[in-house]
Amino acid sequence: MNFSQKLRAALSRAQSICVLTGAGVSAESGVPTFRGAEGLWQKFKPEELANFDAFIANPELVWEWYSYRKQVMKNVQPNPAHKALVEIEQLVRDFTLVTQNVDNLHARAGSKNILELHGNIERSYCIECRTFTDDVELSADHKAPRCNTCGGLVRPDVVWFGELLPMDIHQQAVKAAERCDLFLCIGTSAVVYPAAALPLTARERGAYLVEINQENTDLSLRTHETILGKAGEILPQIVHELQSVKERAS
Ligand code: BJW
Repeated sequence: MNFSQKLRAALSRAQSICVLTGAGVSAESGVPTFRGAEGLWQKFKPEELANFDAFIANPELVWEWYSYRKQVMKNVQPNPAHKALVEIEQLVRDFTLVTQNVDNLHARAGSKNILELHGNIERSYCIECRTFTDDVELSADHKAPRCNTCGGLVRPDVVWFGELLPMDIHQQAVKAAERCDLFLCIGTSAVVYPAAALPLTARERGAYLVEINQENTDLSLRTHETILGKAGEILPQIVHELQSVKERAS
């Protein structure tokens, strides 16, 4: 692929890169996205599954959904997009990977500086005493899991609609967006806030804003450029380009 002159220039001067990823980055691993024709929200209603009131009303149903997704996520592997982001991290001085994904695939691929805005499906915590646990499974009788310490209801450590994002992680993400000189927004529909504000913050602060997505999104009108295509095909080419410009510069 022939990248634009402007993107090549941005890659060659990039000292600080911030990346925001969404479900599209894991799609090529076999993890379903949320929106769109094949997305999870076509079959499951977010208002019944992805908010705290729904959990309290029917914890078994919500846990069934998360157990199913945990199983899917455990059985897939990082794809070339995850691996390319590991390489980009090694090529620049300051790199922050902000992800909305809860599937842990960035960490499994080997990325280091990851900020998980919406939590991690592999962790759970008790809503009463906030004791954290790993790898909670639904019991054979399909009852929602209970805390070993206090007997309270255990929930997945993910951020549902109407809930605050982990404040320190969100603040670090905002700072990374503010200081970067190149921002890559990859595989997200960019409709869920406050994550969707990060690319705009970066652009306002002078970063070159690039979107990589299979299709145009609401963000596309506000980027410097949108590269249409699969993250797993475009990102390895970005790594190649970054390696070439860094080699030429050294
Ligand atoms: C590919 C590809 C390939 C496919 N290659 N690309 C300001 C304005 C308006 C609303 C709000 C606002 N501030 C807050 C709100 C409310 C709400 C919100 O944003 N609502 C909008 C949807 C209208 N936000 C919140 O409630 C957040 N909390 C909050 O703001 O707290 C403050 C507050 C408190 C109280 C009241 C009000 C405010 C919390 C948001 C939590 C989101 N949680 C979820 C579930 C996580 C747990 C779980 O996984 O079950 O997070 S929802 C779901 O959406 C999930 C995702 O992380 C998130 C984003 O989805 P994503 O990743 O973008 O996926 P898709 O499917 O939408 O898009 C995939 C993209 O990939 C597509 O574009 C494809 O084309 C592309 N693609 N294959 C490249 N191979």
